[in-house]
Amino acid sequence: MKKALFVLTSVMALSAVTAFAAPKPWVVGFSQIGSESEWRTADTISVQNAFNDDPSFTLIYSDAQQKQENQIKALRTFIARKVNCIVFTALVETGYGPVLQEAAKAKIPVIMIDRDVQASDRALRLTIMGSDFVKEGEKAGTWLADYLKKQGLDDGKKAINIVELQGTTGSAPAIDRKTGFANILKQHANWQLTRSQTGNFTTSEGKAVMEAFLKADKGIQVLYAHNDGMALGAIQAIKEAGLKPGKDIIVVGVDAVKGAFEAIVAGEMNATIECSPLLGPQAVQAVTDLRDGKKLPARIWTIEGIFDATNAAAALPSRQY
Ligand code: GZL
Repeated sequence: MKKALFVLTSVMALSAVTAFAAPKPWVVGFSQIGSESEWRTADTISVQNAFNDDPSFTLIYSDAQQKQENQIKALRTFIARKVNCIVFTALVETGYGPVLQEAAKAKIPVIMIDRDVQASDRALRLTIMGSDFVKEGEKAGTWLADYLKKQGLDDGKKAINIVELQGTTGSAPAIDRKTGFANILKQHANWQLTRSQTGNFTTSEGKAVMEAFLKADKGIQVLYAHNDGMALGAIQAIKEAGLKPGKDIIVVGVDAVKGAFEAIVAGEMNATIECSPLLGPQAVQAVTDLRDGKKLPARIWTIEGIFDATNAAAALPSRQY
């Protein structure tokens, strides 16, 4: 009798404990594109730390090493493992339709961070969080117009010779930063975009392309680079060509990574348009809201600034990336 009573109370105690035990952690598959820039590294760390610091999540991380086929393989693995949610950055805008269909069929929600997929596939993902890349390109053009005017370098008639280092071909930031800058370029009839080529968001390729530009054209006055990594590579090429970056050639980048602040303070770069990689906390908040049954906004924006010789030195000590 005593034994039966003991067993009964133990079973009741156990079921009471399990009834109040923490729910199973949500498994989140995070497909990152690679480690091509300081920006990307900071973004990866921000997302990994944010999820790993929250015990109600288990993060599965995959690095596609800049290959779309690796990314699609990773997404299919997440689907096969029946993760609760997928978070991913699209290397380029096209090519994800079929795998997003498979995620939808498996009823696995997809949240985009940083780079989005093409418009025709956006119904297959819940939301995108990150920067407005068109606005970043426009900010770069507007900053340049103000700077040229303040320096007395643009009389509105004499040609201004501009070259552009584009990001990864087909990626949302490369497409949209080009569009945004072009929106400002067309407001200045004397501005001439004489060369524009991809440096694939890397410092080494940015340097190599700028070397070719400098060999072909002795009259370059402005470089607009779609990220600071390429701008820093180009600065090396400008110096090796015997010219002064920041003076002989105005250098404008995007991202606001630490290297750009240091170059601005050293007078070798003129401005960087902030594009924050610190998307981890916003990503955790979005997945938490999803788990709590809340509707996610179609777009979650990051707030950004512009840094140049007037504010870079003061901001540098507090920069997180
Ligand atoms: C922009 C991001 C870009 C950065 C680059 O949000 O996708 O990719 O501007 C990075 O530095 O390579």
